[in-house]
Amino acid sequence: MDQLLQQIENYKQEIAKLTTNGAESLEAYRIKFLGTKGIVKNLMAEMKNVTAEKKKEFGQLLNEFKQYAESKYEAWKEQLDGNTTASATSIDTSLPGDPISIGSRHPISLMKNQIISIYQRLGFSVAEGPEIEDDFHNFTALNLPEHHPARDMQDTFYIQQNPDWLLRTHTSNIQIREMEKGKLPLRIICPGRVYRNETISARSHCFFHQVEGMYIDENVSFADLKQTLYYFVQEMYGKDVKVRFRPSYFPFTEPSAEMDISCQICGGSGCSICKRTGWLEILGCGMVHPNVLSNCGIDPNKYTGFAFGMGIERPALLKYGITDIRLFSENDVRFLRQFTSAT
Ligand code: 2NL
Repeated sequence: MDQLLQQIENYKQEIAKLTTNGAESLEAYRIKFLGTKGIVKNLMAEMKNVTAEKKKEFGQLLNEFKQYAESKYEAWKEQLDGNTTASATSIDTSLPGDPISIGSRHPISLMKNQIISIYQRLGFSVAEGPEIEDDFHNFTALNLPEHHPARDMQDTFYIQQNPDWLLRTHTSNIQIREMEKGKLPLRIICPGRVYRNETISARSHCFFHQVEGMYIDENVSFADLKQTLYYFVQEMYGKDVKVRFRPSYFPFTEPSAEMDISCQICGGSGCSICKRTGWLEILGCGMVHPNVLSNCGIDPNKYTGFAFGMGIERPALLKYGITDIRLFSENDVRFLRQFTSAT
């Protein structure tokens, strides 16, 4: 037993004196001390020759020695590894760097930005507002009567916490809030996400995007409305585009109209996209109802204005040849990557 303890002490001193150079001497060290036929294993085999009362003491010392030999190995190895990665020759600075992927604009954003920039050239500025809105700013102020179907629980998402709150069904709430500020004339374009409680399909979704706009000043006329919207579609679809206005009804405008453009697919001769009519419906518009103006503290005898609203999804589907509206919100990179260089 004493002889074994002396042996361990000697090995310890041997290890302590070793100079830690080169990978080869490290491997030789590993084989000699830690290998399957190495010193540590041999000492362990001696265990069976130790008397029962000394077994515990020897076992403890041997364990300490084993840990010491292993820690020497780890430290040595770390020193060697560190040296190789730090050496200048192992880094090839001429290799190309990791590519930085910059992503791409979403097709809805591309379409929205294009619409906005046209109106900005006409002097409109962008306004935004909340997606969670109260009943007044989404419905009441817009002259939407109590019994109007849009107010139905089935058509709109209400917030359980407060029955007066809902997800806005159009971006008109932005215009109401801007009118309430009382700074006239007002010339704004209002993009944003809106919600309807609708069954999701290839053609409609429970959320979508809209751009509304309005111009309020003294002496704003229906002629101003027509020319502004005509300029817009000419910028958007080219000088050859034809327009027509059909009488319509919205509670918040009077008179109201829908504007069609000549079909961009067939040029007006009739195809499946325009259902053989040669025309595509693109937006709704009208003169702001006097009740809406007075609901927002604007004198309808002094001021008039026009307003319009259009969806973003439908023109984007047409422009990019997309056939399913759900693709816009599935976040499939195979879809999104296709717009890397689109405008
Ligand atoms: C459509 C029709 C429209 C408006 C939106 C509006 C807003 C205020 C007052 C008056 Cl605050 N009008 N917005 C007017 C006419 C039509 O949208 O088809 N949108 C997708």
